[in-house]
Amino acid sequence: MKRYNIAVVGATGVVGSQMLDTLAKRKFPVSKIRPLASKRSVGKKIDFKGRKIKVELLTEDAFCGIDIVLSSAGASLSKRFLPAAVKAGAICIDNTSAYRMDDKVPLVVPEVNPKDIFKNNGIIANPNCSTIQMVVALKPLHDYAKIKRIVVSTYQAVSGAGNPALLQLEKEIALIGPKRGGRIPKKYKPEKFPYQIAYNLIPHIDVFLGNGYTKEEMKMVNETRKIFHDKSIGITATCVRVPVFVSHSEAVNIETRKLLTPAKAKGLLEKSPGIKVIDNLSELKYPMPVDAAGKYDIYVGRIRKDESIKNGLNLWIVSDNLLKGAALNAVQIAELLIKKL
Ligand code: NAP
Ligand code: 3JN
Repeated sequence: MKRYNIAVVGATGVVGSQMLDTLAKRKFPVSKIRPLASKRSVGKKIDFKGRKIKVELLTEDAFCGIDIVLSSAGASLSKRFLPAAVKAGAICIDNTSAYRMDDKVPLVVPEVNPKDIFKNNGIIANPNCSTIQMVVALKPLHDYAKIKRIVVSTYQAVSGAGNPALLQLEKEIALIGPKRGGRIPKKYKPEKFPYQIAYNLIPHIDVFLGNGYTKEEMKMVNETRKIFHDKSIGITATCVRVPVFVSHSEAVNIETRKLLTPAKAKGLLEKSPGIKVIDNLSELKYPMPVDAAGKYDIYVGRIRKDESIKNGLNLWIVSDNLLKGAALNAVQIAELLIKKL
């Protein structure tokens, strides 16, 4: 079996380390692995399949001999370094927003638009985590009943904002402890989020744009339309950071052109790849972030009719944001690619 030389850009980060772990767990045919990061990490050793491998500096020359790059160190670094990787002959799977809306770059979720992978010029973009879990769950419903409009509210785990965000939540929980009220001392300065996140919610992810939405909210709108190849879907999003370590949750309301009953939706979801339905109200079974953490599937529950309109449905969608929302989706793209390489 052919084996591939893989570079992981941002290998010491929350997403990069999940990429290495996912490559190993899924037995991706790796020949050589090259973990790349900043000068802060050069020489540190990371574990890959029980071997200790030295982290190298991310430079334009780091891609010599590399077949596939999995990139996750931020959009500006992807813009700066991926062209050099493509020039060196590598194919790049980019997990940042750098190229997602570029017309020449496919934006791919393997369960939704796998064929788009092959229309690439060396770079394939991985969507935002909140988009990925929503489009996987909505794809079978869209195919059957054609979605007219989506209203989504997200409940996003702190791990979506990287290691500094996880450290902030841990520090605040330790500082406040189990006290009722849960206010952080006034002199405390949060390091990652603008406010305390422990025992709190922050309705603000990524920067605010001129239209009153955040960039995270507009990513969900624009990326969903691109992945579905459907500019006509109305989409509105509210993205909220919650004090959960791993797994994003989403309350999603859809309006469809054709009637879609909850029973029909449940049947369609149950037979779709990558989805598990957990929806048994008498036994209090519904998806929750702690149960989805560490798992590959997307969990859907609370499937019910929106009684305020003719063709409306409500769903609750939960998924591990670091796996299907980031590392797993990227590795699945690589798995599809090597079938044709
Ligand atoms: P993180 O835990 O803060 O890790 C950041 C990684 O980038 C580390 O490996 C860091 O290396 C590396 N890095 C930072 N500055 C660098 C530089 N100047 N040169 C080389 N490497 C550098 O963040 P994360 O959560 O893993 O997220 C990283 C990026 O992934 C995000 O900025 C975002 O673009 C993308 N992301 C995508 C999704 C998604 O929805 N698909 C979700 C989360 C994140 P050091 O350890 O050496 O500093
Ligand atoms: O906050 C989250 O839950 C997901 C964050 C994703 C993210 C964080 C920093 C920069 C992204 C992304 O994937 O869109 C980016 C970015 O690449 O712009």
